[in-house]
Amino acid sequence: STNEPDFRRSVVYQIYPKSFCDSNGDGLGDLKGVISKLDYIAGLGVDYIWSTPFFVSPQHDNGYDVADYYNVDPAYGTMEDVETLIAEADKRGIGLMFDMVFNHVSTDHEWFRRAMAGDPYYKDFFIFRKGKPNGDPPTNWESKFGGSAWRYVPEFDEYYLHLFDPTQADLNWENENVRKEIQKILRFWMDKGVRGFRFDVINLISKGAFEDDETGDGRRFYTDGPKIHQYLQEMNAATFGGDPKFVTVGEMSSTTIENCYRYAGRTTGELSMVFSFHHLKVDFMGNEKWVLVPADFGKLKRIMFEWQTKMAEHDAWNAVFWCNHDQPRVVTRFGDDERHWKESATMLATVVHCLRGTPYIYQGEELGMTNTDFTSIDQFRDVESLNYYRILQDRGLKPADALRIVQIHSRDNARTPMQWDDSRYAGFTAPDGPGPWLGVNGNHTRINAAAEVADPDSVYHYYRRLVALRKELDVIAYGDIEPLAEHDPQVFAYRRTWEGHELIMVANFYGRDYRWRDAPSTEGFKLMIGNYDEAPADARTLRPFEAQVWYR
Ligand code: TEU
Repeated sequence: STNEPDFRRSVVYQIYPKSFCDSNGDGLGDLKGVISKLDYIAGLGVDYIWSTPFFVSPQHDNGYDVADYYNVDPAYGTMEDVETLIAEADKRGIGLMFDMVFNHVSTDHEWFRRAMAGDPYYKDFFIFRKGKPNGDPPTNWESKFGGSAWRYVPEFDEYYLHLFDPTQADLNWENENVRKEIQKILRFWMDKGVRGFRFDVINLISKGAFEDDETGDGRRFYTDGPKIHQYLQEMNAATFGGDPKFVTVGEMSSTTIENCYRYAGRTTGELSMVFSFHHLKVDFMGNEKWVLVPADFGKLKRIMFEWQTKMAEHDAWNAVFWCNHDQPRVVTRFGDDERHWKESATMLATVVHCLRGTPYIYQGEELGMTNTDFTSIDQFRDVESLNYYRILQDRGLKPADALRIVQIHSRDNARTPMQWDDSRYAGFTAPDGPGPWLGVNGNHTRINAAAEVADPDSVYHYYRRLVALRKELDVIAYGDIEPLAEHDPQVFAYRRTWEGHELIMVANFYGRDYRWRDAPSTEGFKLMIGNYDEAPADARTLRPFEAQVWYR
């Protein structure tokens, strides 16, 4: 082991600043709020903080619609706050990773405004196309947030492409001037001292043919597109590639593993690692998220093991995670947020934190925060949820059934305010102010940071111990991975090996006792961590949601 920053032994903590901590009582989280909680984050032992965007934005998609990449949105603070955040995090041994959204910009961005004013130089920053002779949009592609991906501009009698909201116009990466502007933005933030970037939907930037998709929503034409590797290599070489310690993670929407070997290969000159999402679609119907289907555990294991073993074979690196600001809370999704809340939250944490890859903890996950308790559509704020509530009813669902689906799948499940204590508004914002922008979960009286930091037996302290274990055992950071019990209906288990050492992670994924007949022998092993007070004798008898980590 060395003290050099090495993303293989690092853990990243993700912050969604709007929902993290509000320092001025206006109901919106801000950068000063983040700064005030740095000791709490450092207490977990993490190495990096990834913050989602706080740049100038009209906030139609909570900052993923950037209007100015060089300035901080006043709702979040000032440039001085950013500099303080970087410096104060650095004092605690934590590097900042900023979130770079370059597939699209806000239609409030100066580039788009100039394009709309008819300036040909800036018009070519975007993807404008003529409609079909019959008056239809250029292609039948669908926006990820519902509806057509094209918006008509009468002044030009043309459409522009928006894979997300109509206020998020896709950039034309074919244009070298666009790529140069992006490199400038990256260098600006690197000079401020950030130590990493997360790149939003970066595998969608290279658009292929603009053709109708007879079998799908259009994604096959722009996902992992024709010039994607060329663009990433160029960006890498022109900016962070010169610094071997700089860490980058690409968010890869509907990607293939073959492309990820290159995106995140050790020697391919693109990115450090990738987020892929196939394992988080096991409660979808194919790509359709807005349905209610039970999670398929067999599929979950197959997908996770495939990505674990094949990425290793190709010398490529995964980001490993259950949660982010777009996903429902994992303890509700794959665990049991009532009877076995603590056991299932800690079991799920153990499964991810002993994998080969860099673990990401999303704010509140370390407390076992659950999905929202919203009972009415008026309580939701996310543009995607509100769109689909309407679309589902257009498709014939009753309002109550549409609401049920939104409650289960909404991104707002991840975005309710961080639960700091048991007071009114959970310590997120002033108790006598206007209140938070999104409702606090009523269970903050039970599930909150103050209580869990004080309780050595809490979910929070379990996460802290898992983070420490990755630093203690090289086998976790560097070891090979071998799936165990691949066809077992109830157990998630794997073996890691490294320089004569061996680690076995065993998890009972369900709330029933289990007798695992084919359990590997743990004789001569030491139990490094487990989520039951009474230590297990071996891996054969598993209690509800029990997790065990054995080492020799
Ligand atoms: O998300 C990319 C993305 O495609 C999704 O996770 C999306 O939210 C989901 O598929 C919808 O069902 C990234 C950001 O993480 C997300 O917050 C942004 O809204 C999106 O890009 C657009 O910038």
